[in-house]
Amino acid sequence: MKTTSLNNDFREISLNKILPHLKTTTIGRHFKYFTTLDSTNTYCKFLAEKNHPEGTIVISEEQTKGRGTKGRIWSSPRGSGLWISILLKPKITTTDISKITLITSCALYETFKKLGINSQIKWPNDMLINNKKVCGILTEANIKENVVNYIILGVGINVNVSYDDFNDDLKPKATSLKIEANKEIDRCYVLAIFLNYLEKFYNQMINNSSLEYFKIYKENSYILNKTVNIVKNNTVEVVQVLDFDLNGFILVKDLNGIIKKISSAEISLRI
Ligand code: BT5
Repeated sequence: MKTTSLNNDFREISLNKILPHLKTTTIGRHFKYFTTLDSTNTYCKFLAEKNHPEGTIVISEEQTKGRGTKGRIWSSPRGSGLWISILLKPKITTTDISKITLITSCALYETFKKLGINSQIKWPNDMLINNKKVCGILTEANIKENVVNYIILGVGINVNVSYDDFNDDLKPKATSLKIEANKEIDRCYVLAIFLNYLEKFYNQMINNSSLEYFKIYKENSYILNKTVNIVKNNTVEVVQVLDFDLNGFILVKDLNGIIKKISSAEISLRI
């Protein structure tokens, strides 16, 4: 593992370029920057076990073993994306863990909107632009005796990833902010704006002070009121998505008219 100091090159992540935009008090205030890591989530977990403070962010220019959910691979080419993990220590119960993914989606939605890019939130953990995946979220919780000890919030954003950087499997279904905006985007600005929104919605969630994020989530959902395939234990079921609840569960109606609640932990989703 190799660390470098931050520098001022336009194309690299530079603290000098992040700080002027960063308005947070906790999230992103402890910053660990690497040129290469296996996975930022894995390294962030290592820091969590050493009791690093809440809000610590790990960022790497590339990941050699970037992870998605269920052991899937997350493609993380060098110098073009934001591959980050954030250490959170919310006082929440295990049923609230998926709220972290929910507020993160909203923070990403607002960040892209500020860049003039319209996106959609695909439950449970994807962000789409023009039906293609631009971003994935990997929320991993450390639980002791049914209490959340800490959460590693992993976020991969294809900022300046080019079409040619995607492998043949990803080419038809992945995109980047650069591809969609047709110009190079400042990763430092994107990061700071994302962290600002994340802290805002995180505080709303922790303090129960507002449901602004929930409104954003529903208004910009890719699956709400749609008919989708849900995949559970290798069987596919066709359902209509009726609603979300505050914990990030979906309420669906199956072909027999039976209404049920489903958590993201239980299923995969195909549109
Ligand atoms: C996710 O999983 O979408 C969560 C991805 C989280 C990545 C971040 S990067 C920083 C942190 N450190 C890590 O090691 N991980 C986190 P899932 O929903 O399971 O989607 C995985 C699928 O997305 C793959 O099987 C591919 O089909 C697709 N995929 C892989 N890389 C992609 C990319 N760069 N852009 C778009 N789609 C991608």
